[in-house]
Amino acid sequence: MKRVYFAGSIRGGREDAELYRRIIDYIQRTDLVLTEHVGDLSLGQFECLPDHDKAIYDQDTAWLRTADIVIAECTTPSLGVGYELAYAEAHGIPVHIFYNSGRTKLSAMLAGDPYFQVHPYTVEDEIYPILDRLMLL
Ligand code: 6IA
Repeated sequence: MKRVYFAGSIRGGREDAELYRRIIDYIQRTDLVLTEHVGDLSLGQFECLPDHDKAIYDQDTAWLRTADIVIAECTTPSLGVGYELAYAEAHGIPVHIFYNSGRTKLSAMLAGDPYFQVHPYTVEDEIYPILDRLMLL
């Protein structure tokens, strides 16, 4: 069973939160998702608790360091996700980036980094067979 760090936008915007939820549910059928909250539909873009950001940073970077793989959905751009992907690269953790190529053009800082394995898709159904393959690696 892999320890999966799923990354998706929170303060960058929650328009894809339901997609994140479906991807997380799919991975959880076979593997452990450390960041289930990214797909929490009640988590709003501007939600924050006083003094909570340091705790979030500490927890998320600790989880990243123990992850076997990072799966990111990058259609909605997010500074936090970009940071997490660079952090994962610095720690040698494999990173797979999914994005809907009909809705966005991926940042050159991700598309141009050969470390990242990028999976553009046009319909959501294309994501799941790729996930099946990744979870077996
Ligand atoms: O810049 P963004 O907020 O869009 O960054 C999103 C990424 O940062 C996600 O992949 C998460 O792993 C991480 N992240 C950002 N905010 C949180 C968070 N907020 N909790 C956990 N991880 C986060 C909780 C807000 C809470 C006070 C209700």
